[in-house]
Amino acid sequence: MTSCKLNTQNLYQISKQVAVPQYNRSSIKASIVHVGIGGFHRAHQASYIDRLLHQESITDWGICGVALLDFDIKIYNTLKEQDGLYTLIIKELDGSLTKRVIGAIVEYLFAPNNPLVVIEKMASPEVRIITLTITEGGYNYNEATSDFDVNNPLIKYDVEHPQAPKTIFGYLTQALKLRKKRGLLGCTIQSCDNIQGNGDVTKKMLLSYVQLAEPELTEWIESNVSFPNSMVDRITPATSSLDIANLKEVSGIEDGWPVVCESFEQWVIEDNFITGRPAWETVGAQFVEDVAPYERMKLRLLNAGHSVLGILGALMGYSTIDEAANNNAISSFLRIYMDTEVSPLLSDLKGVNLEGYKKSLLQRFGNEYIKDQIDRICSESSAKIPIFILPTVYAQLKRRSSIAHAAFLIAAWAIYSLGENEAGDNLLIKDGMKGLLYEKALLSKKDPKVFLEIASVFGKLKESETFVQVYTKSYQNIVKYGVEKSILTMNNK
Ligand code: CS2
Repeated sequence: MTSCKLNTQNLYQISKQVAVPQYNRSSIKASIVHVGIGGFHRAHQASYIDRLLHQESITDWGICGVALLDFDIKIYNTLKEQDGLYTLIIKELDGSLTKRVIGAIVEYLFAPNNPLVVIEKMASPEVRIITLTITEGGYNYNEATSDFDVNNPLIKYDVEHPQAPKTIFGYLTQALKLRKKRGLLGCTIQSCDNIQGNGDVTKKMLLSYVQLAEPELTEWIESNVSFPNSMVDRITPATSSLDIANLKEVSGIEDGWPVVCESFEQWVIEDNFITGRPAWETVGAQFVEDVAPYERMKLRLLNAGHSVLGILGALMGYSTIDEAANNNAISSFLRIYMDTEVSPLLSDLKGVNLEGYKKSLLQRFGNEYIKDQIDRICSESSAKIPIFILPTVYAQLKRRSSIAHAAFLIAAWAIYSLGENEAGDNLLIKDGMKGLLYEKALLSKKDPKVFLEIASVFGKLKESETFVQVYTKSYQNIVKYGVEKSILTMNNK
């Protein structure tokens, strides 16, 4: 089929193949600034906003997408070439596809080239919400101490270069300072990352930075800025070159960076928006008083489940999550982990069918059309494990209940960090702490508990005799029998 480039001018042509925005994008005000325009934001929040903008009379709540890191230049350039448009390719469980061109991102900025423009945009009166997907590692949060990492050189740099910051904290602080100076209203800063209490953490980290950089701003922020907590969910694998080629061939759309995702989506939000918010509930989001139980359920079942499938699957030589999820030994291991170590900690979750949730998770993980990359899931495990797995371990240790599966996973992670799978092939490890992980993993070959010495990840876990014992045994079992045989023995107990 003949194809054309995705941009505003070609929308009419494209509309003959797939759904395109039916609202007048040029009249939409970008009153949301979103930082981090990777796949997840574009599959999740931007898709909710796109549906919202289809409601007549809504001209607010368009998105100004900000690319914060040098590394984000490619996505910025793609969006610029495509007038902010991109295709969302939703893959159903049966493999059928739904495609929609999303028009919610009406402005886009590349921060490294133009920090002051980004600060001005965040400080402009029309902006009422700043949303973030900056990844778990982006919060500069020391999981073990719950404190802001003041020794991060980028933080020191930002304190010294307020007009050309590199971290989100430098940007937000300067923007809020301008808002205060100009007598403007405050705004809402909403994290959309996978962190328990993501709003509370954002507030705590920002105020810690403000203490270093602009202490006199603290009080104003406390009274004029709100930080709602939220739980976000939609599995969004990295887009493959095949997805791009198929879109061109089947639908005639030349899109430099379409986004692929599952059909499931969930967004549970605390209603705490100091300067107003979109009616997200009209397009499927849930507003609740206390998000914490929902976050806990999602982080400890879905995200933790991903880490289990990713790390065990990587060692066994799989490259996608569905392959690992469709291995019976791994899926039974995961199910037992969910039932015996996680579910007992979710008893305060009211009105959610936990059994149904777990079942649907296993189905979602097993979706062979999604082909979620194990490399994506295992990336930055040093930031993920402390959020997804360790809270379960601490709580279970406190209750004197089983930690067998979580400890097994940590042992597998120590072995994974050596950089080879069980067949001796290299693993692609992407982790900010890769060097240290490898160093400790090497020493762990002689004494497995050395891995637990990484205090910023494990805190004081190495002091728990119970944990160390179960972990060490698991480590030895994996070395001796391999992952599959070891988990089969555990599953049959
Ligand atoms: C994944 C998440 O990064 C990860 O390890 O678990 O990206 C997950 O796919 C999303 O949170 C799904 O909502």
